[in-house]
Amino acid sequence: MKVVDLRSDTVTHPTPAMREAMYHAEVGDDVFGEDPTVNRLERTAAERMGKEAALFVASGTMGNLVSLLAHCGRGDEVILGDHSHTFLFEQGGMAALGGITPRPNPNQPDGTLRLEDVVGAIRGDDVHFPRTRLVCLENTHNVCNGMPLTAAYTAEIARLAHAHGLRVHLDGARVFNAAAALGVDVRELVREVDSLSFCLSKGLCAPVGSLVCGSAGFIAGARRARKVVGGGMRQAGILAAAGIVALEQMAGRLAEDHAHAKRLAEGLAHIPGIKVAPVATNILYFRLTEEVSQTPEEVVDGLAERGIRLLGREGGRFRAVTHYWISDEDVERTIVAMHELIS
Ligand code: TLP
Repeated sequence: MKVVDLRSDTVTHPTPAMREAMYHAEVGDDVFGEDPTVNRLERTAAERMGKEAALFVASGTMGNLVSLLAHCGRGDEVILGDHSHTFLFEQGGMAALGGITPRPNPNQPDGTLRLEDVVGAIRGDDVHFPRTRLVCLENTHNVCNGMPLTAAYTAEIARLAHAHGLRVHLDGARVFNAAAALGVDVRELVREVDSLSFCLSKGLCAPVGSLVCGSAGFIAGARRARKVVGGGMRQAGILAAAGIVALEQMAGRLAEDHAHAKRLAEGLAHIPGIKVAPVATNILYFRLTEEVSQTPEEVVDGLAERGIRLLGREGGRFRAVTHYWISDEDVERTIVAMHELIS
């Protein structure tokens, strides 16, 4: 029986085309700047995002960390969402490793930060205060129902930040999902930010890696930061080769995953006892209502027995994430299994 793995889009295996490209990849020592495949991936990513330069890193977490280390010094402060991945799920790396203070602002249900909150969080010039240096956004917003942030909103935040001498970093782990959902070129969504990171290893199916993009000067700083956190890789062209395939073949097909998430939402919404959150991309959250006798753990276990895996999160919230390896049939199987389980 095929296991339908909806826990995350990080579970995606590389495609046959990626394995083929990895096998044939030309490689060199990337710390010397001599891996032709890494260099090609970095040029391709920079070009795709409309930025001067890019840097290949091991993960989304590393991409955000080296970006923050490049933008900020010790004692600086970063304004970011209280539901953002960087604040919640990256071990407070900015503080632990960079001496940078996070200043969480309430994320709205659509993943945005309110402009007035951001303005209110910017520190004045006072000997008691840290210096505000950066605003971070997340697109799509993982915890906020996978919602995409529009180009207009991002530009507005950037205008505000720049007017106050701040920079903007975007955690664009799933920014291609945002582009697909909004029907715009990804460049539009990142045009006004100073830096961004995006992941190859989520919906784009590459086995490993993220890219950080920004100005040439910023990327030089991020490259130094990557080295000090132990992220200097050698013959990484083996991995970059899969990343190039991810950009060329996978970034354009994400609407299919969004259609699957919508169909799953629709199917689950018809089951008494399930309350589905709004879905705009490939991330679907839902809850059980009080009439359901099973606990969330029992539901997760019952699904696992039927070959379906998804995440039960804190507060009785479930998350299902669609991706390349989830078919129409898998979606229907999940709906049927859930029906059997809780009715
Ligand atoms: N998210 C993972 C888990 O860590 C929760 C997931 O399954 O969704 N930014 C965002 C918005 C992310 O969702 C993630 C990973 C990261 C950064 C970190 O990426 P990695 O896992 O490559 O370090």
